[in-house]
Formats: sequence, C-alpha cells, structure tokens
Amino acid sequence: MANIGSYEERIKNFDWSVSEKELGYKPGDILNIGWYCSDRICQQGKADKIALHWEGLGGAEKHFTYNDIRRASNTIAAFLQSLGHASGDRICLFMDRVPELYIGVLGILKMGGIGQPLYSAFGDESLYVRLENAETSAIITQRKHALKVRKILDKLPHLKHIIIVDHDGKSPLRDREVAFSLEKAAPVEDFGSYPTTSESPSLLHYTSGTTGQPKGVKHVHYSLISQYLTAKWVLDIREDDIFWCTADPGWVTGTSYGIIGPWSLGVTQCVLDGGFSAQAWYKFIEKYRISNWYSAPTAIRSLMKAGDEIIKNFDLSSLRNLASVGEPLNSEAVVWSEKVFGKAFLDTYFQTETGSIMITNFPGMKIKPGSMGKPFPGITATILDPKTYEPYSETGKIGLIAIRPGWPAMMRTYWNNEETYQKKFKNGWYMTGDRASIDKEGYFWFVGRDDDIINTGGHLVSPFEVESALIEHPAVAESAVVSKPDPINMEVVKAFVALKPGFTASADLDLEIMNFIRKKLSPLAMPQAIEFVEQLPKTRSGKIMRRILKAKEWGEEIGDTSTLEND
Ligand code: 6R9
Repeated sequence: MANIGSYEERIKNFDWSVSEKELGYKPGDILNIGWYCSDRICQQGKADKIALHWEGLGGAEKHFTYNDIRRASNTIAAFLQSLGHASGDRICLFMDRVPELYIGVLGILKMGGIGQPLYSAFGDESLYVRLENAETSAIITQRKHALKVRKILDKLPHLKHIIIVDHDGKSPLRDREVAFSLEKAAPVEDFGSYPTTSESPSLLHYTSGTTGQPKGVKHVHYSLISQYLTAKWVLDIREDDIFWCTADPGWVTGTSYGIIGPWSLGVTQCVLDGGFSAQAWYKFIEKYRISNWYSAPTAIRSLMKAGDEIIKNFDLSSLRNLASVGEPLNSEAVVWSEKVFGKAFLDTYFQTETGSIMITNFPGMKIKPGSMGKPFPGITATILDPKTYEPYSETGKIGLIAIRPGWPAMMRTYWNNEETYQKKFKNGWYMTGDRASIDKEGYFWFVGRDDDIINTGGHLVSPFEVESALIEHPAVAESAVVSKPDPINMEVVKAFVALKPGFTASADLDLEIMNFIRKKLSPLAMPQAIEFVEQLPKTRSGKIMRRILKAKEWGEEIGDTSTLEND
C-alpha cells in the first residue's frame, strides 16, 4: 500500500497539521530546514544511514551518512559565520552537482542565511543579473566557475566573499576569494542552528518569465511542511527506499525534492553529476538499486528515443515509484514507461512559485495518461473563466489554472518586486499562468502556458495536444508547436520537429505528418508548416522554450534567454 493510502480519505478534513505532527513541529516553534534535514534524522537513530551516494564525471564516488552531512553542514555554517555573514544574508551556490552544493544548502540554512542556488552553467551576465538583484553577500563556487565571478566583481559591491571549494592550495587567490575545503576543514561537531521560524526566508530561486528580468522567488522555512508531505505521499518515499531526483538544485525541483523532501524524510538519495545518457542513467539505477525516481518529460522522451533494446541490458527491477515534472507528460510517454519499466510515470505539476507539488497523480490512483491528476490534499485548485476570473460552473471547459493561496510552500514574494507579486492574484486566487480543463472525475488536463495557446480563426488549439499527437508518429522524437501569423486566421499552427534516428526530412514526410495530425485531431490543429530541426531550444530544466520559436515567427524580440540550455 502506498504512503498516501486512499486519496479520498486523505482529502477529507485535511489540514497541514498532519505534516507538522509527523515532523514534531508546533506553530511558533523554531523551524530550521537545515536542522530538520540532518540533526533531527541523526536524533532518530539514523546517524549512520547513508544520506547521499554521489557520483561525478569519470566515475568518482563519494558517500555521506546523515552524521556526515550533519557535521559537514555545521562546518560550512560556522565557516560562513566566521567570515562575518549573518542571518538574512543571501549566499549563492554556484557549483556543479558536487556534494558541497547539497550540503552547502543545509549549511546556509543552519546559519540563518538565504540560499540562492544558480545553475553553474550560467555565463557571467546571467550570474551578474541575479547576484545584483539579490545583493548577494557571498558565493560558494568551484575554481572553474570562479573565473566568471571575477569578470563581474567590480560591479558587485555587496559581494564580500567568493568561497572556492576546490582550491588547489597553490594558485594565488584574487580579490575577495577565500578557499574552503570540506575535507580539510576542522569538522564542527556542534553548531547551534540559527533559530529561524516558519516565516524566516530560506531560499531564493530565480525564475525567468517571458519578458523582463528574472524574478527571485522568496521561500520560507515553513515550506518544509508541504515539501515533506508531498515527497512522502506523491514520490512515495519510504524508510528503505533509494531515491533519485534528476533535477539540478538551480531549479526548484532540485531543492524541494532533491534536498528538502528526501532528507527531511531521512531517506538515502543519489546524485549523478553528469550529463544525460540513457546508458549512464540505467547503469546508475541498476548500481544503486534506485526505487523512487523523479525526472522530467524531456529526459523521458530522450530515453524513449534511445529505444527499448538498451533497457534489456540492465536490471531495473528495483524501480517502484516513477514521477515526472516540469512540462506536460505526453500520454505516449506514460504508456511507454508502463511497457518498459512496468510502471507508469506519475505526472506532477508545480511551479517555482508554488514550492511544492500542487496537482498530481498519486501512486495507487487510476491514471489517465495525459492528465496531471488531481490537487494534493489541502490544495484548492480550479479553472477560472478568463473573462470573469470566476470558476466555471461546468466541467470540461478550458480556462486558467488558479489556486487558493495559503499552503505552506507558497512563495512569499518576488525579491524586491512586491508589485509583480501582487499581480499574480485575481479575486483571491493565485494565478499560475497556465491553462487546463477539469473533467467530470476531477482530473486536470493541461493545455499550455497562457501565452502559448494558439488562437486560429477563433478556435483555441492546445500546443500540448498537437505535440502529444506528433510524437505518436513513428518518425517524430520531439516537437514544439507554436503560432504563426496568418492573414486569414490570424494565427495558424506551426510545428518544429526533431526526428528519430534513421529518419530524414523530406516533403513527403512533411505531408505525411500533417495528414497524421489532421486525422488524429482536426484540420484546425493540423500544422500549416513543419520545420525539421536537429534540436529544440530548451531551458536548463528541460522546458521547450516555445516563446523563442514563436518570437521568430512573429518577428518579435526574443526576451530573456539566460536559462537557455544550448547558448
Ligand atoms: C516545477 C517547475 C513551472 C511551469 C508551470 C507549467 C510547467 C510544470 C508541469 C507543467 C504541465 C506538468 N509545468 N510541471 N506543465 N504539466 N506536470 O517546473 O517549476 O520551472 O517554475 O515551471 O512549468 O507551465 O507553470 P518552474
């Protein structure tokens, strides 16, 4: 029986005290995520249990027990304090997925700081914008990334220290640089965690919108209450499980479910610091006997592209709970995973702003492939009429996904940008900026980002629906569907298509795919143009950046591209 038990029973009279009680937290208590994710687990008698199996490029391995991460996060916290950093200071983590990144987050939280994790692949300009906006006071980084910090240092008067975790002890340290080695530092056995409370800020996650500068989403320590319970009930994490979240902590998934969720549950988790390869991923699952796997549609589609044969070379029988987030999960992918792994990926939906899973499929629940499932207990989600901002009175209509504010992990504001934060609310609802419909059984069906919906001659076409149909064509590996200007219909559908190995673009294939969609969906949804591409533009979290493709079609400005993967 899955942790959630019966969904129907759980939603009856649900309140978040279920989670508070399990965590031994009472309103008004001190609440420090760093302590909850390490000291508390040790106090539960799990000091010697493995908290982290880590593998780096070239097969390097490191393993940490809960006592190791407790002590190492103390050491980092004490070091930051010794440099003069204090509670409320923004401390950036700018590293590959090395252990210092994961443990560093706990260390920052323990000293009351606000962690600001950023993708290590960011170039100096993307880095600058975010450090400047947050007035960050220290950055923890690796040698190879410190070069980018050096370039922008003169423009960052608030940045007091650049902490280098892998300094070789020889090369000269430059202005404001200090070396810190987790292996060589004197371990700090006891560190009194800073007495943060529920509303103390914890993490600042930068998210880039369609226009303007990236926004810093401010989270607080109370987010733990949602992250703990969603990890337990949706990702179904149990005592002896081995958990793998493939997300980078530069993305909310990588902190909510790559650090806080699993470690607050005291489970063993694995991190692979390497790029994607089907071979390497399957090997990793086999080696660590991973039971719970949390990934993203883009990765799943890449695994599909790698084919079914390769899977036969690995023993993946340890897998029990598979989940996906970040983009709509095509029904094809759900059906495929059931076929090859014997388990369907559970589609889960949330945002940087929501901090924890909002709408989701649960283990044990009837899965309707292509649907995001139902709201998590305690989450009131609905579909609003875009004209009135009132919930529809009947089911099946496409509108705006809105959520009643008030769950623990909800963002508290955008950093230095309360005005934009306030604009996210209408009639007392938090507006997600996404569109969907709800069916008679209460399942949510994602349609697209508000600005991605295609209006062709007054008919709304869902890019997700067309993309899902496209990948059912044997030649199509991946696709992105956007609007294109049209003199008669105002907008028509255009598809960018990446082909599977062994297929080549041709006028015949073009026509064949168009007809395939016309028959499957409708003449309206049929792409009027298909462009074959090697790869699609994606964010570092794997989201297809439709707006880039769309801007080109419309001859518009592309906007912020700092999260683009292949820049
Ligand atoms: C966690 C995360 C949020 C946006 C969100 C939506 C899209 C995420 C999805 C999904 C359809 C899902 N999204 N999960 N769309 N089905 N299961 O992704 O946060 O990077 O802030 O993105 O991602 O458009 O609004 P973030």
